[in-house]
Amino acid sequence: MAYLPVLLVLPLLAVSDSHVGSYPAAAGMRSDDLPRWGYTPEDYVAALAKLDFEAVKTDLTAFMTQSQDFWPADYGHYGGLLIRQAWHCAGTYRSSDGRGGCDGGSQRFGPSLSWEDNANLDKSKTLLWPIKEKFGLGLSWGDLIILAGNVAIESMGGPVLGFCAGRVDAADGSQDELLGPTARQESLFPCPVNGDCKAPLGPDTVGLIYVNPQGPMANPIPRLSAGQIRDTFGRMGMNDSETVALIGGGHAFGKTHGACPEGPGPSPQEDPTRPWPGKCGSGKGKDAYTSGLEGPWTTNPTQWDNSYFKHLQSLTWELYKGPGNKWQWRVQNATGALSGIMMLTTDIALLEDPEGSYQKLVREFAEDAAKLDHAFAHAWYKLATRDMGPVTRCLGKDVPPAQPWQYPLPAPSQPQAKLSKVRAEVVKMLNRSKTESAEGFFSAVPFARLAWRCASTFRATDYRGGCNGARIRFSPEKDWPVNKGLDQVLESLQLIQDRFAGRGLPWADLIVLAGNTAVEELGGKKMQFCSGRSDAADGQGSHDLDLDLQPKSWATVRESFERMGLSAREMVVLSGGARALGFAGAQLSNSYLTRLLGIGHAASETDLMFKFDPVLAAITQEYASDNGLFLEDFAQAWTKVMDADRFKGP
Ligand code: HEB
Repeated sequence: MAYLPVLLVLPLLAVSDSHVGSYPAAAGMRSDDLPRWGYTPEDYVAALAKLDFEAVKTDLTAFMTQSQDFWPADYGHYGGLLIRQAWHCAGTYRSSDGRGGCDGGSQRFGPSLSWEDNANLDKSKTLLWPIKEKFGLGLSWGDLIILAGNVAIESMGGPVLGFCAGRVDAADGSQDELLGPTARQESLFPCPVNGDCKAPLGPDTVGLIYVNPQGPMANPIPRLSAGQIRDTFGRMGMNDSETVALIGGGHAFGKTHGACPEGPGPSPQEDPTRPWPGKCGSGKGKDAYTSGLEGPWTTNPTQWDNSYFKHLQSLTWELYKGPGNKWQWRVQNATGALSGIMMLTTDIALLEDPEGSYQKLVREFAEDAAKLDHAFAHAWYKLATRDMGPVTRCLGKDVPPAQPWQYPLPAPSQPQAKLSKVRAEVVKMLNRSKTESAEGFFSAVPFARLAWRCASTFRATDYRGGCNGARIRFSPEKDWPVNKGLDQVLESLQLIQDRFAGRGLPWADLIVLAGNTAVEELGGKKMQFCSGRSDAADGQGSHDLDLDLQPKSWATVRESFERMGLSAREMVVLSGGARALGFAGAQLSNSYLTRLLGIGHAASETDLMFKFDPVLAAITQEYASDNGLFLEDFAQAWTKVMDADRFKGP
């Protein structure tokens, strides 16, 4: 399949600096220890604009069949290895909190480089370095890893939908800290039974990408494995058809590696100087050990076709222990070429789905190659691109049209309404609500709350959520318990919306503008406002954004701010402000933080961390002693949240 016609794409500023540096540095590292090359988005985007993608693809195509003694290519083609690398890089994505995915290129670092499932993916990076070196800054590792997967598929005759460039490399692997296995993942997202992990974790086994290839806890029971596949692929937002197309399409290529039972040797974390040497013979080529399973799925593993599905469905498969002493499946009474192929328990699982749906798809893909082409190309693009967020973040010349899972918004209309007029209306309304409220309180607070709730769904992890689209007007968002009562606030705004809607004022802009105005009226500084949002037609784009809406401990509070891309300072100033507004009198100031530091003041469990966590306490003390600084920083942090989802671009 050819690349689809290329729309869009100005190579400009899709990435704003609010989205980098949002993860803490790796434990024990100071930020000036980290590499600096290529990690500012501005430099990268400028270099990307000059990148010659055709030249990269030409070099990658040639690369595929130039086998190196250092790590020889199976069947003379690196395609299988590079597709597996891309899939493992992208496949860490989980829709629960948007973490994972290849943006950041963090597969180069710990912890994920040392995952059992990523064995020998250090070799593929060594092999690719000359290409990375040649094209430099404009070709991020994240983009290179995905593009190499695409070119591998195409060079073996497979279908590709397009390529979304724009992955900005991280300087270390800390963004994977919560994917595990790490102490922080253990404390925040524990997996009591490894092999049966639940969401928000992505895989069923920490350290694997999805499921154990031998079956649940290495028990070769295809029926049970099918359930695990549906569960884990579901956690990355894949439906049955996407799941089956990906597994069988991916396994059209390459082979598994497990020449003997001795294992791959130490991981990069255990021995950085000689990672995964392999303990069978020479440790490479026919002696390679990666997963401990051994053999190809098809008789032509460097050629795209649907024979995986044909074989799977028409042959009789029997369980045996391969040369790596692990459970795998072979063709019963096979002769000739068929005696060389194998299946994993997770492949046989597609024949034994208790729901019957995988079998049906296997049959369809076996009978209709074009159907597989279509399903695989779309599912692969989704897999590779899901963590990039809206299509406006995609750069380069091969970007396909917006896909449904990118939840595209209509183009913003030309604003004709004068913002100062809208603002004046909002002020009038706020004053009305002041006099009308029974207690005589100034109740601008709900308007600030609406804007905060609308914008704070934003996740820096996968650029989803945010107030753009104003999906808070629809289910499921409007029904979330944390949003209780906001329908009344929306109702009050309806009058203003009615007046200005015809003049290009979308709900999304109005909600933020009203929130800004409310904060100003409550004693905040003058807020920056950036217009140009647009309204979604439904609430689709926020159906799975509601993880941890009511954080239970300070660790989860911290995690939720981190997910939004906010620093510790921003967390303190915003929380302090929100609590101050909750007081009677409702003036924005550092008053809550000041009180919190006092001896004997009763605070909630989560607020106590501002007092007792050493770093947060230092920040709290700083704000408590300088209200001017507090108000200044509050305005900045507030604006950052309101504009977090404003991706510049077409
Ligand atoms: Fe795969 C390979 C498992 C899915 C693509 N895998 C493989 C192996 C294993 C697996 C075990 C071997 C490794 C070595 O080397 O040893 N998978 C698996 C599982 C799953 C999967 C369990 C889920 C169910 N794949 C998948 C997907 C894809 C893939 C989705 C894409 C799309 N793989 C792949 C490839 C390969 C593999 C391409 C080959 C590699 C080479 O050749 O090197």
